[in-house]
Amino acid sequence: MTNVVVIGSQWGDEGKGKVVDWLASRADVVVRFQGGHNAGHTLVVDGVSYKLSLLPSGVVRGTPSIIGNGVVVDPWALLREIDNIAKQGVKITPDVLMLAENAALILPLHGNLDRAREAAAGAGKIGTTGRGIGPAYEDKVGRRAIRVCDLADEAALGAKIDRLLAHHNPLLRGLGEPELDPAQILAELKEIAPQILPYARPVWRVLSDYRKAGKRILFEGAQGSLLDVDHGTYPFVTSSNTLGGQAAVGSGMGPGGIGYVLGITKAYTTRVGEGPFPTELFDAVGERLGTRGHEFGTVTGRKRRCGWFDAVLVRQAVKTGGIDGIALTKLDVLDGFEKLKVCVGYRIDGKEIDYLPASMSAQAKVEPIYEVLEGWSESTEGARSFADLPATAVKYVRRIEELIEAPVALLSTSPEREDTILVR
Ligand code: 2SA
Ligand code: MG
Repeated sequence: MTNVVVIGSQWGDEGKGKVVDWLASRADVVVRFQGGHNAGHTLVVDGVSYKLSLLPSGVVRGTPSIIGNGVVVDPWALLREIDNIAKQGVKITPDVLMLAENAALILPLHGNLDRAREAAAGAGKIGTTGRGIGPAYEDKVGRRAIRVCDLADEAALGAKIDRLLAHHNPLLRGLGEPELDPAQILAELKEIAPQILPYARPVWRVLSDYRKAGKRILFEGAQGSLLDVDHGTYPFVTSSNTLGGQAAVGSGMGPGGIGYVLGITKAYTTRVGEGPFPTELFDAVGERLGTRGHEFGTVTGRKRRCGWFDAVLVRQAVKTGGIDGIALTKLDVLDGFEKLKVCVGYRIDGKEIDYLPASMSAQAKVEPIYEVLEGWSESTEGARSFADLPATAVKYVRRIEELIEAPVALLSTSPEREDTILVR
């Protein structure tokens, strides 16, 4: 196995956690490279369900795991997650978990700002997870973030907080909100520093050593291609790059270290939060997909919007993300449908197009052009070989491959790790 990058090819929740868990058994280290505790990965291991947000999925099996510099880290959320998973019997130590010392922190002020903005936006809201992700990335790019390494530098930390508040306090003043007290933030960070710093490492160097030793590195993406801040449905996106290329920058390893990009792809489409969704269903079919697919947000419990498979979007994600092959998940949710629709193009202003345009108003306007495929009545849940699948299910899979211009490398037929078919 070469180094593999796992990313979502839709709007997230494609089932990355399970596939990463499956691949983690063949990897020497698992690396997160973007996002934060807005991610939600559900793993089912031997019938026990684990819900992870910030921790890389490798930790459940004790595979060394890295939170890379591209991740925004809420230190309190990290410690809570470490505590919670310890209650399920998984012990996290600095041998298992490494945290990039140059990763930017999410502070309580970021979460407050995120939620206040969403509340003020009314109908124009993004539908964020309210975890402070956007504001934290803004401060990082604005060169005023507090980073993991700053926790070790008490003498300089006060000045860094002053610099940060020189930006935030005038904003709060403008809103008529109370200003933040730098001494309080300093005290909170000092309190948490001894618990966080043992995990801090020059992760780029650790990865360089892994590479030199010929170890296998698995990169775990969060969210999905259409939530990418550049290539997604802007502004209804997250604030990080979610595509394959980000694995290199968000971990401190060169692009040559990326061997294969695996796009996790749900056999239909879901989205949580606001924004365009051309194949969204508002009828009983959409309800049925949501119920059978248990489509609720892992982090926020929000109900996910559901619709038919959109081959146009996934083909675009294949190109922008450099996806070499896909893992198709949740095919069994389509069991029992007489007919299945797949979006093969869009109509906009009387014209047919074969890609999602960049502008927000055009994205809101496109109408799907569907191809209708035969369904199957048999159950595909838990199938362990291609031969176990009904002929029309195989046809559905093959047609998807053609339309998205990428091969199906893996087929996942239930949340259990063993129910995975290696296609090629
Ligand atoms: P944010 O909080 O700034 O990243 O939100 C911006 C948009 O990105 C979407 N987003 C997600 N979409 C799907 N899954 C995500 N993770 C959780 C999960 C979400 C949950 O796996 O279930 O529990 O609700 C995720 N994280 C961010 C978000 O909906 C906004 O559209
Ligand atoms: Mg998720």
